[in-house]
Amino acid sequence: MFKIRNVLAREVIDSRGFPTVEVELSIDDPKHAGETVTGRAIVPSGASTGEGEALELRDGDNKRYLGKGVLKAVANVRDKITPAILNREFTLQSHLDDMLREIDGTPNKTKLGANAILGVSMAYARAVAAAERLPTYKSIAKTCNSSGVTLPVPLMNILNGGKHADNGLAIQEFMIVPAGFNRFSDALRAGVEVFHRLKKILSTKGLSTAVGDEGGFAPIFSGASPHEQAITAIMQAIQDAGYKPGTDIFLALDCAASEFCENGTYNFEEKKCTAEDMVNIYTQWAKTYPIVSIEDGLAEHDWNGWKLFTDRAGKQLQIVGDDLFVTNPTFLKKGIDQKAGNAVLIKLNQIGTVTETLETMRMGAQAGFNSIVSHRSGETEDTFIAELVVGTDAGQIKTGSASRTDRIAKYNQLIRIEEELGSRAKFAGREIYKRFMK
Ligand code: 2PG
Ligand code: MG
Repeated sequence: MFKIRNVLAREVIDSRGFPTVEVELSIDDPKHAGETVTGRAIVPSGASTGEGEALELRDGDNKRYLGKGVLKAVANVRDKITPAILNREFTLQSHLDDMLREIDGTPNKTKLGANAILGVSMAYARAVAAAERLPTYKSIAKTCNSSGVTLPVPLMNILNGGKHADNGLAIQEFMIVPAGFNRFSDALRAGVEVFHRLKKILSTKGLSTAVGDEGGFAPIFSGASPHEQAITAIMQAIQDAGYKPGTDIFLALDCAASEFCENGTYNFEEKKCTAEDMVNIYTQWAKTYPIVSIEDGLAEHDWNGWKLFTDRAGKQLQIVGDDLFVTNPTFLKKGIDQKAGNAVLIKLNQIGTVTETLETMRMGAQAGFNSIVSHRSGETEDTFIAELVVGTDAGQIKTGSASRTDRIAKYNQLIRIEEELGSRAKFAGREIYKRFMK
Protein backbone atom coordinates (compact mmCIF):
# COMPACT_ATOMS: atom_id res chain seq x y z
CA MET A 1 0.00 0.00 0.00
CA PHE A 2 1.40 3.33 -1.01
CA LYS A 3 -0.27 6.49 0.20
CA ILE A 4 0.06 9.51 -2.06
CA ARG A 5 1.23 12.55 -0.10
CA ASN A 6 2.02 15.15 -2.70
CA VAL A 7 1.73 15.74 -6.45
CA LEU A 8 3.43 18.55 -8.31
CA ALA A 9 3.22 19.31 -12.02
CA ARG A 10 5.12 21.86 -14.03
CA GLU A 11 5.75 22.95 -17.61
CA VAL A 12 9.29 22.11 -18.78
CA ILE A 13 10.91 22.10 -22.25
CA ASP A 14 11.60 19.17 -24.57
CA SER A 15 14.36 18.49 -27.10
CA ARG A 16 12.60 20.47 -29.83
CA GLY A 17 12.11 23.50 -27.62
CA PHE A 18 8.44 22.84 -26.95
CA PRO A 19 6.80 22.66 -23.55
CA THR A 20 5.90 19.35 -21.95
CA VAL A 21 4.61 18.09 -18.60
CA GLU A 22 6.82 17.07 -15.68
CA VAL A 23 5.29 15.48 -12.59
CA GLU A 24 6.70 14.84 -9.13
CA LEU A 25 4.75 12.51 -6.93
CA SER A 26 5.51 11.63 -3.30
CA ILE A 27 4.31 8.63 -1.33
CA ASP A 28 4.85 7.56 2.27
CA ASP A 29 8.22 5.96 2.82
CA PRO A 30 7.43 2.51 4.21
CA LYS A 31 10.88 2.36 5.84
CA HIS A 32 10.76 5.68 7.69
CA ALA A 33 7.53 6.76 9.32
CA GLY A 34 6.64 10.38 8.66
CA GLU A 35 8.92 10.64 5.62
CA THR A 36 8.14 10.41 1.93
CA VAL A 37 9.88 9.25 -1.24
CA THR A 38 9.42 10.99 -4.57
CA GLY A 39 9.30 9.91 -8.20
CA ARG A 40 9.69 12.28 -11.12
CA ALA A 41 8.83 11.84 -14.79
CA ILE A 42 8.68 13.92 -17.97
CA VAL A 43 6.29 13.15 -20.82
CA PRO A 44 7.67 12.95 -24.41
CA SER A 45 5.96 14.22 -27.57
CA GLY A 46 5.68 12.94 -31.16
CA ALA A 47 5.69 14.66 -34.57
CA SER A 48 4.55 11.88 -36.90
CA THR A 49 1.67 10.96 -34.66
CA GLY A 50 -0.90 8.24 -35.34
CA GLU A 51 -4.52 9.36 -35.58
CA GLY A 52 -5.57 6.91 -32.88
CA GLU A 53 -3.17 8.26 -30.27
CA ALA A 54 -4.47 9.47 -26.93
CA LEU A 55 -4.80 13.26 -26.79
CA GLU A 56 -1.77 15.41 -26.09
CA LEU A 57 -3.41 18.44 -24.51
CA ARG A 58 -1.93 21.78 -25.67
CA ASP A 59 -3.13 25.22 -24.64
CA GLY A 60 -3.64 26.68 -28.12
CA ASP A 61 -2.79 30.11 -26.69
CA ASN A 62 -0.73 31.68 -29.44
CA LYS A 63 0.74 34.24 -27.06
CA ARG A 64 2.75 31.50 -25.36
CA TYR A 65 5.07 29.00 -27.07
CA LEU A 66 3.23 29.35 -30.41
CA GLY A 67 0.15 27.77 -28.88
CA LYS A 68 2.05 24.71 -27.66
CA GLY A 69 2.01 25.48 -23.92
CA VAL A 70 0.81 22.73 -21.58
CA LEU A 71 -0.54 24.83 -18.70
CA LYS A 72 -3.99 23.27 -19.12
CA ALA A 73 -2.52 19.79 -18.67
CA VAL A 74 -0.52 21.02 -15.66
CA ALA A 75 -3.72 22.53 -14.22
CA ASN A 76 -5.52 19.24 -14.78
CA VAL A 77 -2.92 17.44 -12.69
CA ARG A 78 -3.21 20.08 -9.98
CA ASP A 79 -6.97 20.64 -9.92
CA LYS A 80 -8.55 17.40 -11.17
CA ILE A 81 -6.13 14.52 -10.54
CA THR A 82 -4.43 15.59 -7.31
CA PRO A 83 -7.59 16.12 -5.22
CA ALA A 84 -8.84 12.67 -6.28
CA ILE A 85 -5.68 10.73 -5.42
CA LEU A 86 -4.15 12.67 -2.54
CA ASN A 87 -4.03 10.72 0.73
CA ARG A 88 -5.40 7.66 -1.00
CA GLU A 89 -3.65 4.32 -0.87
CA PHE A 90 -2.90 2.20 -3.92
CA THR A 91 -1.51 -1.30 -3.86
CA LEU A 92 -0.80 -1.75 -7.54
CA GLN A 93 0.15 0.51 -10.43
CA SER A 94 -3.03 -0.64 -12.16
CA HIS A 95 -5.18 0.63 -9.26
CA LEU A 96 -3.84 4.15 -9.68
CA ASP A 97 -4.01 3.98 -13.47
CA ASP A 98 -7.61 2.70 -13.39
CA MET A 99 -8.50 5.63 -11.22
CA LEU A 100 -6.79 8.10 -13.55
CA ARG A 101 -8.76 6.66 -16.46
CA GLU A 102 -11.94 6.92 -14.47
CA ILE A 103 -11.37 10.58 -13.61
CA ASP A 104 -10.84 11.28 -17.30
CA GLY A 105 -13.72 9.10 -18.41
CA THR A 106 -13.06 9.30 -22.18
CA PRO A 107 -11.60 6.60 -24.46
CA ASN A 108 -8.78 8.82 -25.73
CA LYS A 109 -8.06 10.79 -22.57
CA THR A 110 -9.41 13.92 -24.18
CA LYS A 111 -10.68 15.46 -20.97
CA LEU A 112 -7.49 15.60 -18.93
CA GLY A 113 -4.93 14.99 -21.67
CA ALA A 114 -2.72 11.90 -21.93
CA ASN A 115 0.24 14.13 -21.11
CA ALA A 116 -1.30 15.00 -17.73
CA ILE A 117 -2.28 11.39 -16.99
CA LEU A 118 0.97 9.75 -18.12
CA GLY A 119 3.10 12.17 -16.11
CA VAL A 120 1.31 11.04 -12.94
CA SER A 121 1.39 7.36 -13.92
CA MET A 122 5.15 7.29 -14.62
CA ALA A 123 6.02 9.42 -11.58
CA TYR A 124 4.05 6.97 -9.42
CA ALA A 125 5.99 4.01 -10.90
CA ARG A 126 9.23 5.78 -9.99
CA ALA A 127 8.03 6.66 -6.49
CA VAL A 128 7.02 3.04 -5.84
CA ALA A 129 10.45 1.87 -6.97
CA ALA A 130 12.01 4.34 -4.54
CA ALA A 131 9.77 3.07 -1.74
CA GLU A 132 10.73 -0.52 -2.55
CA ARG A 133 14.41 0.46 -2.61
CA LEU A 134 14.59 -0.99 -6.11
CA PRO A 135 15.83 0.43 -9.40
CA THR A 136 12.80 1.27 -11.55
CA TYR A 137 13.43 -1.60 -14.00
CA LYS A 138 13.34 -4.12 -11.16
CA SER A 139 10.17 -2.64 -9.78
CA ILE A 140 8.57 -2.85 -13.26
CA ALA A 141 9.78 -6.46 -13.56
CA LYS A 142 7.97 -7.22 -10.29
CA THR A 143 4.79 -5.58 -11.60
CA CYS A 144 4.78 -7.68 -14.77
CA ASN A 145 6.36 -10.85 -13.45
CA SER A 146 9.30 -10.80 -15.79
CA SER A 147 12.95 -11.52 -15.10
CA GLY A 148 14.03 -7.93 -15.76
CA VAL A 149 17.54 -8.85 -16.89
CA THR A 150 17.32 -8.47 -20.68
CA LEU A 151 19.32 -5.65 -22.23
CA PRO A 152 17.76 -4.57 -25.53
CA VAL A 153 19.14 -4.47 -29.03
CA PRO A 154 19.33 -0.75 -29.85
CA LEU A 155 17.66 0.31 -33.10
CA MET A 156 19.75 3.38 -33.82
CA ASN A 157 18.31 5.92 -36.20
CA ILE A 158 21.52 7.31 -37.68
CA LEU A 159 19.97 8.85 -40.80
CA ASN A 160 16.80 10.91 -40.50
CA GLY A 161 14.22 11.88 -43.10
CA GLY A 162 10.46 12.41 -43.23
CA LYS A 163 8.98 14.76 -40.67
CA HIS A 164 12.13 14.71 -38.54
CA ALA A 165 14.35 16.36 -41.14
CA ASP A 166 14.18 18.77 -44.02
CA ASN A 167 15.98 16.71 -46.63
CA GLY A 168 13.22 15.45 -48.91
CA LEU A 169 13.58 11.76 -47.95
CA ALA A 170 10.13 10.18 -47.64
CA ILE A 171 11.33 7.49 -45.25
CA GLN A 172 11.68 8.83 -41.75
CA GLU A 173 14.27 6.59 -40.10
CA PHE A 174 17.23 4.55 -41.32
CA MET A 175 18.40 2.50 -38.38
CA ILE A 176 21.34 0.26 -37.67
CA VAL A 177 20.68 -2.79 -35.53
CA PRO A 178 23.85 -4.03 -33.83
CA ALA A 179 22.44 -7.39 -32.76
CA GLY A 180 25.49 -9.63 -33.33
CA PHE A 181 27.25 -8.91 -30.05
CA ASN A 182 27.33 -10.48 -26.62
CA ARG A 183 26.75 -7.39 -24.54
CA PHE A 184 24.63 -4.27 -24.87
CA SER A 185 27.60 -1.98 -24.33
CA ASP A 186 29.53 -3.65 -27.17
CA ALA A 187 26.52 -3.35 -29.47
CA LEU A 188 26.16 0.31 -28.56
CA ARG A 189 29.86 0.95 -29.15
CA ALA A 190 29.63 -0.62 -32.59
CA GLY A 191 26.60 1.53 -33.40
CA VAL A 192 28.36 4.67 -32.25
CA GLU A 193 31.44 3.82 -34.32
CA VAL A 194 29.28 3.35 -37.41
CA PHE A 195 27.67 6.73 -36.75
CA HIS A 196 31.12 8.38 -36.81
CA ARG A 197 32.07 6.52 -39.99
CA LEU A 198 28.87 7.66 -41.64
CA LYS A 199 29.70 11.24 -40.77
CA LYS A 200 33.04 10.86 -42.57
CA ILE A 201 31.42 9.32 -45.64
CA LEU A 202 28.85 12.08 -45.88
CA SER A 203 31.33 14.89 -45.45
CA THR A 204 33.67 13.33 -48.05
CA LYS A 205 30.74 13.40 -50.47
CA GLY A 206 30.22 17.07 -49.63
CA LEU A 207 26.91 16.31 -47.90
CA SER A 208 25.62 17.92 -44.73
CA THR A 209 26.42 16.29 -41.40
CA ALA A 210 23.91 18.37 -39.47
CA VAL A 211 21.51 16.19 -37.49
CA GLY A 212 17.72 15.83 -37.38
CA ASP A 213 15.36 15.60 -34.41
CA GLU A 214 16.58 12.17 -33.33
CA GLY A 215 20.28 12.87 -33.72
CA GLY A 216 20.78 11.12 -37.06
CA PHE A 217 22.31 12.85 -40.06
CA ALA A 218 19.91 14.48 -42.50
CA PRO A 219 21.79 14.83 -45.81
CA ILE A 220 20.12 15.77 -49.08
CA PHE A 221 20.84 13.03 -51.62
CA SER A 222 20.34 14.27 -55.15
CA GLY A 223 19.63 12.13 -58.19
CA ALA A 224 17.71 8.90 -58.54
CA SER A 225 16.93 6.53 -55.63
CA PRO A 226 17.85 8.80 -52.72
CA HIS A 227 16.60 6.13 -50.31
CA GLU A 228 18.95 3.49 -51.66
CA GLN A 229 21.76 6.04 -51.57
CA ALA A 230 21.03 6.45 -47.88
CA ILE A 231 21.07 2.69 -47.33
CA THR A 232 24.32 2.15 -49.26
CA ALA A 233 26.03 4.98 -47.36
CA ILE A 234 25.10 3.22 -44.12
CA MET A 235 26.30 -0.15 -45.47
CA GLN A 236 29.62 1.48 -46.30
CA ALA A 237 29.82 3.02 -42.84
CA ILE A 238 29.30 -0.41 -41.22
CA GLN A 239 32.15 -1.83 -43.28
CA ASP A 240 34.42 1.15 -42.69
CA ALA A 241 33.90 0.67 -38.97
CA GLY A 242 35.16 -2.90 -39.36
CA TYR A 243 31.84 -4.69 -38.89
CA LYS A 244 30.03 -7.21 -41.06
CA PRO A 245 26.60 -6.18 -42.30
CA GLY A 246 24.19 -9.06 -41.86
CA THR A 247 26.29 -10.71 -39.15
CA ASP A 248 27.25 -8.03 -36.64
CA ILE A 249 24.96 -5.24 -37.71
CA PHE A 250 21.61 -5.32 -39.46
CA LEU A 251 19.35 -2.57 -40.80
CA ALA A 252 15.85 -1.39 -39.93
CA LEU A 253 13.55 1.25 -41.39
CA ASP A 254 10.70 3.31 -40.04
CA CYS A 255 8.94 4.48 -43.19
CA ALA A 256 6.22 6.41 -41.30
CA ALA A 257 4.26 5.89 -44.51
CA SER A 258 1.11 7.66 -43.29
CA GLU A 259 3.09 10.85 -43.87
CA PHE A 260 3.58 10.23 -47.61
CA CYS A 261 0.28 8.51 -48.33
CA GLU A 262 -2.56 10.57 -49.77
CA ASN A 263 -5.96 8.98 -50.36
CA GLY A 264 -4.45 5.50 -50.56
CA THR A 265 -1.64 6.53 -52.94
CA TYR A 266 1.99 6.64 -51.81
CA ASN A 267 4.06 9.58 -53.09
CA PHE A 268 7.44 7.96 -53.25
CA GLU A 269 10.52 9.14 -55.17
CA GLU A 270 8.48 11.27 -57.59
CA LYS A 271 6.13 8.35 -58.34
CA LYS A 272 2.57 7.54 -57.36
CA CYS A 273 2.72 4.07 -55.83
CA THR A 274 0.12 1.54 -54.70
CA ALA A 275 0.47 -0.47 -51.50
CA GLU A 276 1.64 -3.39 -53.62
CA ASP A 277 4.32 -1.22 -55.26
CA MET A 278 5.57 -0.28 -51.80
CA VAL A 279 5.58 -3.92 -50.70
CA ASN A 280 7.59 -4.78 -53.82
CA ILE A 281 10.10 -2.03 -53.07
CA TYR A 282 10.53 -3.18 -49.47
CA THR A 283 10.85 -6.86 -50.31
CA GLN A 284 13.38 -6.06 -53.01
CA TRP A 285 15.42 -4.01 -50.55
CA ALA A 286 15.18 -6.79 -47.98
CA LYS A 287 16.70 -9.18 -50.55
CA THR A 288 19.55 -6.80 -51.32
CA TYR A 289 20.37 -5.44 -47.86
CA PRO A 290 20.40 -7.04 -44.38
CA ILE A 291 17.12 -5.44 -43.30
CA VAL A 292 15.51 -7.21 -40.34
CA SER A 293 12.71 -4.81 -39.46
CA ILE A 294 10.36 -2.41 -41.26
CA GLU A 295 8.04 -0.15 -39.28
CA ASP A 296 4.97 1.60 -40.70
CA GLY A 297 5.76 0.53 -44.25
CA LEU A 298 2.12 1.21 -45.09
CA ALA A 299 -0.22 3.94 -43.91
CA GLU A 300 -2.32 3.62 -40.78
CA HIS A 301 -5.64 3.08 -42.57
CA ASP A 302 -4.27 0.73 -45.20
CA TRP A 303 -5.16 -2.52 -43.45
CA ASN A 304 -5.20 -4.40 -46.77
CA GLY A 305 -1.71 -3.17 -47.55
CA TRP A 306 -0.55 -4.31 -44.11
CA LYS A 307 -2.06 -7.76 -44.61
CA LEU A 308 -0.44 -8.07 -48.03
CA PHE A 309 2.96 -7.04 -46.67
CA THR A 310 2.70 -9.43 -43.72
CA ASP A 311 1.58 -12.26 -45.95
CA ARG A 312 4.44 -11.69 -48.39
CA ALA A 313 7.27 -10.89 -45.99
CA GLY A 314 6.16 -11.66 -42.43
CA LYS A 315 8.40 -14.73 -42.25
CA GLN A 316 11.54 -12.85 -43.27
CA LEU A 317 10.96 -9.46 -41.70
CA GLN A 318 9.86 -7.96 -38.44
CA ILE A 319 6.88 -5.87 -39.57
CA VAL A 320 6.22 -3.24 -36.93
CA GLY A 321 3.00 -1.31 -36.34
CA ASP A 322 3.43 2.14 -34.83
CA ASP A 323 0.77 4.52 -36.20
CA LEU A 324 -1.26 1.38 -36.95
CA PHE A 325 -1.47 0.12 -33.35
CA VAL A 326 -0.69 3.30 -31.34
CA THR A 327 0.16 1.07 -28.33
CA ASN A 328 -3.56 0.47 -27.99
CA PRO A 329 -4.82 -3.04 -27.17
CA THR A 330 -7.93 -2.52 -29.34
CA PHE A 331 -5.92 -1.79 -32.49
CA LEU A 332 -3.33 -4.43 -31.67
CA LYS A 333 -6.05 -7.04 -31.31
CA LYS A 334 -7.32 -6.14 -34.77
CA GLY A 335 -3.78 -6.56 -36.13
CA ILE A 336 -3.37 -9.93 -34.45
CA ASP A 337 -6.75 -11.14 -35.72
CA GLN A 338 -6.17 -9.92 -39.26
CA LYS A 339 -2.51 -10.93 -39.43
CA ALA A 340 -1.39 -7.38 -40.06
CA GLY A 341 2.17 -6.97 -38.76
CA ASN A 342 4.13 -9.20 -36.40
CA ALA A 343 5.52 -6.63 -33.95
CA VAL A 344 4.30 -3.60 -32.06
CA LEU A 345 6.05 -0.33 -31.32
CA ILE A 346 5.53 0.74 -27.73
CA LYS A 347 5.17 4.40 -26.82
CA LEU A 348 3.78 5.22 -23.40
CA ASN A 349 2.26 8.52 -24.44
CA GLN A 350 0.29 7.00 -27.32
CA ILE A 351 -1.93 5.28 -24.76
CA GLY A 352 -1.32 7.37 -21.63
CA THR A 353 -0.75 5.03 -18.66
CA VAL A 354 1.95 2.58 -17.63
CA THR A 355 -0.63 -0.14 -17.04
CA GLU A 356 -2.19 0.05 -20.50
CA THR A 357 1.31 0.07 -22.01
CA LEU A 358 2.16 -3.15 -20.17
CA GLU A 359 -1.19 -4.63 -21.21
CA THR A 360 -0.43 -3.96 -24.90
CA MET A 361 3.00 -5.56 -24.52
CA ARG A 362 1.51 -8.60 -22.82
CA MET A 363 -1.12 -8.98 -25.50
CA GLY A 364 1.56 -8.76 -28.17
CA ALA A 365 3.78 -11.32 -26.47
CA GLN A 366 0.91 -13.79 -26.14
CA ALA A 367 0.28 -13.55 -29.88
CA GLY A 368 3.98 -13.95 -30.75
CA PHE A 369 4.44 -10.27 -31.60
CA ASN A 370 7.76 -8.64 -30.69
CA SER A 371 7.63 -5.37 -28.76
CA ILE A 372 10.00 -2.49 -29.43
CA VAL A 373 10.04 0.13 -26.70
CA SER A 374 10.35 3.55 -28.31
CA HIS A 375 11.15 7.17 -27.62
CA ARG A 376 9.28 10.04 -29.32
CA SER A 377 10.93 12.51 -31.64
CA GLY A 378 10.39 15.15 -28.94
CA GLU A 379 12.26 13.81 -25.89
CA THR A 380 13.89 14.91 -22.66
CA GLU A 381 16.44 13.75 -20.12
CA ASP A 382 13.87 11.32 -18.72
CA THR A 383 15.07 7.72 -19.10
CA PHE A 384 11.88 5.87 -18.18
CA ILE A 385 11.89 3.85 -21.43
CA ALA A 386 15.33 2.42 -20.58
CA GLU A 387 13.83 1.09 -17.35
CA LEU A 388 10.71 -0.14 -19.12
CA VAL A 389 12.55 -2.09 -21.80
CA VAL A 390 14.70 -3.99 -19.28
CA GLY A 391 11.87 -4.40 -16.78
CA THR A 392 9.67 -6.07 -19.40
CA ASP A 393 12.45 -8.07 -21.12
CA ALA A 394 11.11 -6.64 -24.40
CA GLY A 395 14.51 -7.02 -26.07
CA GLN A 396 14.51 -4.02 -28.41
CA ILE A 397 14.70 -0.27 -27.87
CA LYS A 398 14.39 2.48 -30.44
CA THR A 399 15.83 5.63 -28.99
CA GLY A 400 17.58 7.50 -31.74
CA SER A 401 21.08 8.05 -32.93
CA ALA A 402 24.45 8.41 -31.27
CA SER A 403 24.12 12.13 -30.69
CA ARG A 404 21.88 14.54 -28.75
CA THR A 405 21.69 14.05 -25.01
CA ASP A 406 17.93 13.43 -25.13
CA ARG A 407 18.76 10.18 -26.99
CA ILE A 408 22.08 9.36 -25.30
CA ALA A 409 20.53 9.64 -21.82
CA LYS A 410 18.63 6.40 -22.49
CA TYR A 411 21.71 4.57 -23.78
CA ASN A 412 23.75 5.72 -20.80
CA GLN A 413 21.10 4.48 -18.40
CA LEU A 414 21.20 1.09 -20.14
CA ILE A 415 24.97 1.01 -19.69
CA ARG A 416 24.44 1.60 -15.95
CA ILE A 417 21.76 -1.09 -15.76
CA GLU A 418 23.97 -3.59 -17.58
CA GLU A 419 26.78 -2.87 -15.15
CA GLU A 420 24.50 -3.22 -12.15
CA LEU A 421 23.10 -6.55 -13.37
CA GLY A 422 26.64 -7.83 -13.88
CA SER A 423 26.72 -11.50 -14.86
CA ARG A 424 22.91 -11.70 -14.69
CA ALA A 425 22.57 -9.31 -17.63
CA LYS A 426 21.48 -10.94 -20.88
CA PHE A 427 21.78 -9.17 -24.21
CA ALA A 428 18.76 -9.92 -26.41
CA GLY A 429 21.01 -10.01 -29.50
CA ARG A 430 20.27 -11.91 -32.69
CA GLU A 431 17.92 -14.28 -30.88
CA ILE A 432 15.17 -11.65 -31.24
CA TYR A 433 15.34 -11.90 -35.05
CA LYS A 434 16.12 -15.61 -35.30
CA ARG A 435 12.71 -16.49 -36.63
CA PHE A 436 13.21 -14.08 -39.53
CA MET A 437 16.64 -15.41 -40.43
CA LYS A 438 15.97 -18.89 -41.76
C1 2PG B 1 8.17 7.16 -34.76
C2 2PG B 1 8.58 8.20 -33.76
C3 2PG B 1 9.83 7.96 -32.99
P1 2PG B 1 7.36 10.47 -33.56
O1 2PG B 1 7.50 7.44 -35.75
O2 2PG B 1 8.41 5.98 -34.53
O3 2PG B 1 10.94 7.69 -33.77
O4 2PG B 1 8.46 9.49 -34.23
O5 2PG B 1 7.66 10.55 -32.13
O6 2PG B 1 7.53 11.77 -34.29
O7 2PG B 1 6.02 9.85 -33.82
MG1 MG C 1 7.25 5.21 -36.20
